[in-house]
Amino acid sequence: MTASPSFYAASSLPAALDALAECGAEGAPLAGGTWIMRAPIRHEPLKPIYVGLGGVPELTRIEETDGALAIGAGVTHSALGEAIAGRPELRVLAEAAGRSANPAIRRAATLGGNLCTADFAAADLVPALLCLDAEVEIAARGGTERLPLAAFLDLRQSLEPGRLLTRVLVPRSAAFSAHARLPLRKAGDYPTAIVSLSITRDAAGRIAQARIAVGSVETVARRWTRLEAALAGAPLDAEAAHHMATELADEFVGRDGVEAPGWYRVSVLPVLVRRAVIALH
Ligand SMILES: Cc1cc2nc3c(=O)[nH]c(=O)nc-3n(C[C@H](O)[C@@H](O)[C@H](O)COP(=O)(O)OP(=O)(O)OC[C@H]3O[C@@H](n4cnc5c(N)ncnc54)[C@H](O)[C@@H]3O)c2cc1C
Repeated sequence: MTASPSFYAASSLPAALDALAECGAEGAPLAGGTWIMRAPIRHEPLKPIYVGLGGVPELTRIEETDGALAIGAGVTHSALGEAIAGRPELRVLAEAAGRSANPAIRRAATLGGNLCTADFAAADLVPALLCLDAEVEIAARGGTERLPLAAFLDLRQSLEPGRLLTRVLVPRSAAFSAHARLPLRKAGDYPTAIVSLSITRDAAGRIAQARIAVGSVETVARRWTRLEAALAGAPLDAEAAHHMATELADEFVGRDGVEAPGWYRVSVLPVLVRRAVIALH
C-alpha cells in the first residue's frame, strides 16, 4: 500500500521556501489542491510531502506597483476575477479567472497552480496572461528572479525543487482585451480551445498592436504572432479577423484528447478569434 503524503502548512513565505528547500525532490507546493487532488484519477503518483501555501499571506496580495499590477500566486481565480472586474485592459484576465471551471473550484484554485501545472494544456489564465505580456517572479531560499511568462512555460517542467512562483506582474497598458473559450458541453468542462486577445488602437480607431495567445489547442499555450502581424494596422473588423485566422490556422498542430480531437481544436480557432474581436466592441 502507498503511504499517504505528509503535509506541512507554511505560515510565511520564508517558512514555505525553507520547507521546500529541505524537502528537495520529495516535496512540492500545494496551493488550492484542485489539480493535485485528481492525481489518482490521472494515475499520477503523489509526492511524499506537500508544503501547503494556503496560510502564506504574502501570496494572496494584489498590488499596483510602478508600472504593473502584481498578483500573488496564491490569489484564487474568483478573488482575481472580482479584484480586476471593470478594467478593459484586464478584461481578458477577469474573464479567464471568472469563467474557468465552476464556482466551487474557482474559490480554491490559484493563479500559481494554474501557471505551474505543466501538464494542464487547458489552463485559462495562461493564454490570458501571455496576451498581456506578463512576467513571473520565481523565489527560492537564495533569492528571487523575474522572467517572461513564455520563458517560464518553457522551463517549468524542469524547475528545480525548492522553487516557488510567488507573483505575476502584468504591465499597465491602454489596451482593450477579451477571452474567448469553448467548453465542449457546459460550464465546468475544460475548454477545447481558447483565444485571448489584447489590442491597442491608433487615432483612427485601427488596430495599432494586437497580442493574441492560443490555449488548449497544443500542449502549451503560445502567442499567434503571424495573426498579430496580419492584424496590425487593420480595422477592428470581426469578419476580417475571422478570415485572416482561417488563412493562418494551419500553423497549429492540435493535440488529440478524450474531449476533442486535435483537428477540431484547430478548426474552431477562427470562430473564437471572431468572438474575441466582437467582445472588444
Ligand atoms: C473539475 C475541474 C475543472 C476545472 N476546469 C478548469 C478550467 O476550465 N480552466 C482552468 O484554468 N482551470 C480549471 N480547473 C482548475 C485546475 O485544477 C488548475 O487550473 C488550478 O488552477 C490549479 O490551481 P491549484 O491552486 O488548485 O493548484 P494545486 O493543485 O495546488 O497545484 C497544481 C500544481 O502546481 C504546483 N504549484 C501550485 N502553486 C505553486 C506555486 N506557487 N509555485 C510553484 N508550484 C506551484 C503544485 O505543486 C502542483 O504541481 C479545473 C479543476 C477541476 C477540478
